[in-house]
Amino acid sequence: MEEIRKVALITGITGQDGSYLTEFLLSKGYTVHGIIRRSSSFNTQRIDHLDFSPNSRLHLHYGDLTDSTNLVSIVHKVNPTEVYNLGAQSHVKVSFECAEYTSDVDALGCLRLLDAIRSCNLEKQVKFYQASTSELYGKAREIPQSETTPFYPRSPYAVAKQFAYWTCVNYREAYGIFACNGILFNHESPRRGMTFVTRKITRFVARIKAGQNDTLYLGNLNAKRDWGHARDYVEAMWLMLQQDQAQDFVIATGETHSVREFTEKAFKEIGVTIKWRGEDLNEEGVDPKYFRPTEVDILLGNPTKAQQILKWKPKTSFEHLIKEMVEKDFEYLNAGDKYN
Ligand code: NDP
Ligand code: GDR
Repeated sequence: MEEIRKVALITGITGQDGSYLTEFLLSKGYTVHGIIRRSSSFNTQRIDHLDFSPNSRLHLHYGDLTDSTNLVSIVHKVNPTEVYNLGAQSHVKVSFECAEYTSDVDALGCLRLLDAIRSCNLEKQVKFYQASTSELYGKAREIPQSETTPFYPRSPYAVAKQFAYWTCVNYREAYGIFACNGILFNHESPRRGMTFVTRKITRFVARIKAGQNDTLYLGNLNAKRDWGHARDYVEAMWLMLQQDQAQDFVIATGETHSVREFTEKAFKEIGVTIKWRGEDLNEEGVDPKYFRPTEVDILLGNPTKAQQILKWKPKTSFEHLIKEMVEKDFEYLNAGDKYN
């Protein structure tokens, strides 16, 4: 009997989700190809622990979502059965400062990759995952948000991701490509980028536990997010591509918590009751430089469709997520801050 080829191509393999997805797909027997960017310093810390020996099933290629020729050549060479487009300028606040670049990578990058698949005549073979986001809901028109909630993007990042979302839908309808949008709500982990609020907090808490004395400066403490664990969410990405029909899914926990609550719980992990110094501009503890020109106040996902069709459920509670992040950050600190 002919063995089914399982070859995945991942953009954004060096990111938080890329690293967990790679581990997951390797454990499922896939050959995994990842696109990495040339950088003047190492950018593969999250995947360096994986097996890159000559006989391994993991291969890296230099490339960039802004480079169509390169994408066509990688897709042609790899001949993938599944493509996960996770690469992005993924920081919402940064997108206000680098709006054009963010649009190029996050919006046109998706289009370029889909066109690369078509150029290689692989649109009937490849299953395509697009990393869509709860940021599409922005100024939320309803709470909780589901697959039918109208979008209202509130940042250049979200506007770019909306372009990518609709490009996926359009290529599915126009060319029959199996393309899915995973509308993922915030998901975190000890591998989360250090400028996102959860990791910024847990790293700070680890430093306090280690005896350092400092003040944590944050932005909007009242913003509410539906926070899950990245390890659970990458399984949902894969499940979407194992269905008979390409569809879009909300992936969320169905719980929402404020930045303030996250911070208080993280401090509680080390037995410290936090003392807030104030919330007004210029008062210690809140730094207006972290405010966004337009904020997303509340995100809360309704994952019913994913539960029913994908049989997916988050495995990690909010409390456990915080505990794991604080513990790992303390470990990293003691080991010389590996993810620094
Ligand atoms: P990260 O920021 O951790 O990783 C982003 C990845 O994209 C990195 O590997 C980065 O490479 C790569 N990348 C950046 N620019 C380019 C480019 N021009 N060409 C190719 N690759 C590029 O993000 P996450 O892992 O957290 O998120 C993965 C995806 O999911 C992103 O698209 C994000 O927007 C989306 N998303 C994330 C959510 C979350 O809560 N984490 C929720 C919903 C959606 P390098 O390492 O070199 O910087
Ligand atoms: P988000 O994540 O914008 O939701 O995007 P982030 O952790 O950056 O912000 C969450 C909320 O916290 C508030 N906040 C702060 N944010 C940061 N970064 N730093 C601070 O000091 C701070 N203080 C308060 C923010 O204003 C915001 O309301 C993430 C990214 O992973 C996107 O790529 C993804 O699409 C969405 O999640 C879902």
